[in-house]
Amino acid sequence: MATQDQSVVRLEDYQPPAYRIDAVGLDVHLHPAETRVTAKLAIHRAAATAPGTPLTLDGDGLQLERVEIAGQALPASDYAVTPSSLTLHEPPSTPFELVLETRLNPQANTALMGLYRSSGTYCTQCEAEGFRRITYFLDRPDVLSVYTTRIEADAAEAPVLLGNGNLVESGKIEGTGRHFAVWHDPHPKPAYLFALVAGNLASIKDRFVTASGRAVELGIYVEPGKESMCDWAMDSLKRSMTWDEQVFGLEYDLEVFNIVAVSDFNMGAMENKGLNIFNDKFVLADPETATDQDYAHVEAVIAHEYFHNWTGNRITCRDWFQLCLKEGLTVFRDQEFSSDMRSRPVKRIADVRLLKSHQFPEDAGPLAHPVRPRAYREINNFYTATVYEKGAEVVRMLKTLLGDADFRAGMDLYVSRHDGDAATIEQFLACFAEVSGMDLSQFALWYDLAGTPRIDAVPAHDPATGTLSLTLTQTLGPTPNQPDKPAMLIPVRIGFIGANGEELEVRPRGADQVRSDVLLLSQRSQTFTFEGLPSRPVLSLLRGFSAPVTLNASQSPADLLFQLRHDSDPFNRWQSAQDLATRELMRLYAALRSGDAVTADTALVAAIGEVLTNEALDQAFRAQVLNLPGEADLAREIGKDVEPDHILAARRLLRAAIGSAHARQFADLAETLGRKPFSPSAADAGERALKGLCLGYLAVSEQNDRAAIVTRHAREADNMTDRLAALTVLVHERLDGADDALAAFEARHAGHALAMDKWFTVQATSPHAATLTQVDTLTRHAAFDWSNPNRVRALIGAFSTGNQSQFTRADGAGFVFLADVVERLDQRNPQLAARLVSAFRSWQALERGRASLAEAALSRIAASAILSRDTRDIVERCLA
Ligand code: B3K
Ligand code: ZN
Repeated sequence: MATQDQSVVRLEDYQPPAYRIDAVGLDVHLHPAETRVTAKLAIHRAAATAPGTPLTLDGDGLQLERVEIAGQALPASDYAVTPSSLTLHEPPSTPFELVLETRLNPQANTALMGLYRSSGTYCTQCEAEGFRRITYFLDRPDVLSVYTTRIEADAAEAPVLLGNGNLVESGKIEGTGRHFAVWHDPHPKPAYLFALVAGNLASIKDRFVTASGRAVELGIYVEPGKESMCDWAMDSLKRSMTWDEQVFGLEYDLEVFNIVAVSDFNMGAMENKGLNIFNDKFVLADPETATDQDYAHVEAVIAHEYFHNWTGNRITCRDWFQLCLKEGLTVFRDQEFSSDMRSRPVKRIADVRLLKSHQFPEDAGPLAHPVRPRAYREINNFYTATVYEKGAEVVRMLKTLLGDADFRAGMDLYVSRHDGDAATIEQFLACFAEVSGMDLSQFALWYDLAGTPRIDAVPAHDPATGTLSLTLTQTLGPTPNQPDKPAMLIPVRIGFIGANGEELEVRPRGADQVRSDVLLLSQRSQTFTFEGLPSRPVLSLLRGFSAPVTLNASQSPADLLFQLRHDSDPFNRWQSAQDLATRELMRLYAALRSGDAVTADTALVAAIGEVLTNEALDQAFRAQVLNLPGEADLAREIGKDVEPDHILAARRLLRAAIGSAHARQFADLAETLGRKPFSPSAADAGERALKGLCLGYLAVSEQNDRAAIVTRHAREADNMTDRLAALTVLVHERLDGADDALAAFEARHAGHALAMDKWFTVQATSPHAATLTQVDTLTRHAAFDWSNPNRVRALIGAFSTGNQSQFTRADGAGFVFLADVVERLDQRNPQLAARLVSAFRSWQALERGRASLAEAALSRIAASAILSRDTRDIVERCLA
């Protein structure tokens, strides 16, 4: 009989906790190398637990100094302790107070989990399992406790002391140079939401009055000198607070809301109750150093973390398998927020681009997993595009199925019923089923099945009867551990376009198969019949990308061009351009790969020109259309035996054809667009995006003075978006002036780490054979720092995920380089190393030579004698 892997955690094994911890009193004496933490835990036995049942608390690398119950040191025979657990053999059967003292070394904590230091500031990261690096605890999301935290530190070293909840006391400790603050959070929460910060920080303050009239003090804390870069974040926070009241009726619930920006952070940000801690990249913004994309990201991440206050904090997850309960829902909420703040269609296009470029490949490779996974070895490896982005799509589909009013009613019920709970996906769905009367059991498969469903659409029009029948067939291929899959419920939004481009009002027969303009595909194959269509309409399928599927509709190029011109759904207008471009790029790729002479299709080149100059379309939208499918998108489309150099060449060929055909328009637009003083508004950002694309096309055109034009743009730019766009074009197209522009950028931004990250990324993503050597050289640049995740991601993450042709070089040197980096970083920061190694996830789709070189690099990592659980998990799944 096969033995089960003990280190695997399984959803089916979930058991409620045997003990509860009602209250936690922490006393943290901060010291760089010898921090002392005293935890007083008020524990009680759960009703279902037999008296005397042992209690095992989680720990991770802890050093225990003291253990007491009811003021008495516990005899050593009463407990067993290791760095990773503390077991009380026979705990009191009535409620008791357990006192634990642990000793920590924050400055030696390079994993950035638990309590660590970032540029001298003490900070914490506890999700998913970091609290156990601070004290022994029931470190699981279904144990909710009320926390009181006393923080004591050297007043000169750490003048600012922040904790969760409200400040209740603070003062000096006479004669010691130390001071303290006591924070109390009245809302019971799981340990992963605990946080503290102590350091020499500057702040900006503001105030928000909630809909019911309660005043909230808002603070954003940063390194001194960076306060002026926090205004956009504060503005975003206030807009988020207002939006959540207006759209979901959700108000903030403490007297204080603080945000702290730190420079060393493993991910984007963390929603700790009342004390969000951020990667400074998602807080700091000014026109000189942040791009429009950065502004949009700051706005979205500030909103996302704030929205977690309800979807995540007030209602948390029962176990980590339910992660999408908070993440998918909160991503959906932040996407909706950004749509309301900006252009809804453009936001939707950007989100779908991200989904297709990150989540689809994940779902198509060895790391595929359901939105709600059923097993994990390392939970940190499941903060994925599938849990987040596909999880958000599932919530979006729920809204599409129910309609706005029932969706909102379901959310209201979820919040009122589960406030204070650690909930499950089943409980979430039950609220929506209850308010709508819908049976959501088939819909629930979206949480359980990995892989991207494919829909084949076959229309048949009969002019004699004026009938159109549309057969939709769904296929969901096998993924790891899921060979055979049932049919899913897929909402397919649809429209019909008449011969003059007008929208036709047509509904199918059979009201149970349709909700408004949404077809409910619930069987493997289903035919929908539409009447009153004497002439053949052009079909617009999957409007707004109503489900995360790949659609195979085999439209004719003429129909796609017609859609590009006339579809009233802006998403599908964009999609039809992408489809046309994808087909053309696939054709060019195939020809180039077989060594045939080939030129770009002039009809497509002309259609792109039409969009470029169509003043009726907003500029951000035009920019999205001009932005051709990326190399990774094409690799996904090709599916297997992928040869990245020819993908690059095909893209370049088409871009050059477009650039040359419309060189004059590109040059003119580049001159006229984006001339006003900088504002981060969506409209101005769209204008700058279009301008950047114009420069890119100009650079690959036959225009003689193209290098001079782009160089001038780089030199004259008065904001980071324009400067970086021009620099990227110069470097990636290797135009004259590229080196000087790089040097000028470096000189200008030398002191600013986040701006220098862009300088690293531009070079790392340049699609040329010399790039790998340059990336290696840049690891020795003064501004590069192996211990800073942003720096590592800007250079090495950008190279391995943003430079397909060079990472997958035919000689395998890109793979070897990444394997070296992963081995170097693994012991220092396992989460960062595991993220980086995920760049291998599509290796099996590569042509044989490259695939075997990638496999060899992965196997070499797997063979390392010492490897973190994080990295080993990814590597072994990639190789399985
Ligand atoms: N909840 C955090 C992510 C924590 C990641 C832990 N490895 C940020 C967010 O999704 O809002
Ligand atoms: Zn989140």
